[in-house]
Amino acid sequence: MSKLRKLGLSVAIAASLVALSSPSFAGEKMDVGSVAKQAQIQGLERVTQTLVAPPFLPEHNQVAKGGPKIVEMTMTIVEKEMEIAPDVFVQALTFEGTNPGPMIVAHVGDYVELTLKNPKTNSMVHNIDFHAATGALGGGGLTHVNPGEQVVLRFKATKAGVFVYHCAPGGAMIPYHVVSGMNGAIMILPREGLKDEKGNAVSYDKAYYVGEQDWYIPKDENGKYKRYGSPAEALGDTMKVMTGLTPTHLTFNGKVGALTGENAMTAKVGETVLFLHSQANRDTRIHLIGGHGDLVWTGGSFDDIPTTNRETWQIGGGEAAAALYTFQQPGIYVYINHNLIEGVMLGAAGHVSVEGEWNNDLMEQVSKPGPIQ
Ligand SMILES: [Cu+2]
Repeated sequence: MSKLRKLGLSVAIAASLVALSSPSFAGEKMDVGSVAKQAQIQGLERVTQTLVAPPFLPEHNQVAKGGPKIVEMTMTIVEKEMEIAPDVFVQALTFEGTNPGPMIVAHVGDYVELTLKNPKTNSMVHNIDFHAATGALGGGGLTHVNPGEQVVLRFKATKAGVFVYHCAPGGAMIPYHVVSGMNGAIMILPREGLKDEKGNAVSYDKAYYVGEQDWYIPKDENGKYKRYGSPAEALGDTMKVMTGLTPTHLTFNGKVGALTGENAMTAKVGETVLFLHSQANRDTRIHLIGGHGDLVWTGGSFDDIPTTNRETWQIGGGEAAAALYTFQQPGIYVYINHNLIEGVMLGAAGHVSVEGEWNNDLMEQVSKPGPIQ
């Protein structure tokens, strides 16, 4: 038996075990203490979070207002064909029709309550594993939904940081769904907001969410990328390319060029921008050409002291990270995976277009290029 199949089976077994024990998770066999707790949770204020397509974040407070809340949102699973580069198509599996799925934002102590819908027009079973959640495979064991079903999962946000979520239906379908686009991230802010390396409060003027995706697109005998009619049809060929571990494309936000040119992220000189970056499957390293990570929470935990003055920050597969930068010069910055083959040739790059006054003290072209004297 191959390692992959063994792994798949062990995960499937783990998932089925969780499914068997799920009634106690679901609250059907609660003791008196649990009932009291349940009543307490139900008494909390409910707020509905309207999710938005990346690179944008839903409306949120950086410093929590009031006590813990139930933050509720709905995500619909969308199976659809996406063009990830000119004339390159994938039978994508997505949360909310985008790659990555939408960023969710809550505060430590809040309860995140997700209604996950798998419309009957879809063809596959899906679920969601929140790396921010505790227990039941991150909720993966409690959220399998067939086409035509929905499920509601609530978890308590106990860990501050930015975390990946992804579909993990079992076995080899776990990596298949993840590399077909079914992943996103959630940011759990400390109630008092972010702090710098000295413990002073910091805030951002805007935030962007960049989801990096590795794609494994099969080619035909003439070397042309193949196009398929359904996720099931794409499965066999895609699995073969996947197990070679060499992506054919890497995208920031679902398409080569999704964040460049007219689609560039924007900022003004003096503005502080929080960049949130996730990679659900594969290691990456991010660099802002012409700028820095003033504060970087490598590993994504906001309880850690951020590192400073970073040139490049590592993000492991299955991880998200946060970087804060105050722009000081106008112009186009390239936000890139600094394996430059991956960034420049496979697609993992975006732009930040910054307006403002040029500062000659920081940099000046002392003389233009000309003949050697
Ligand atoms: Cu899925």
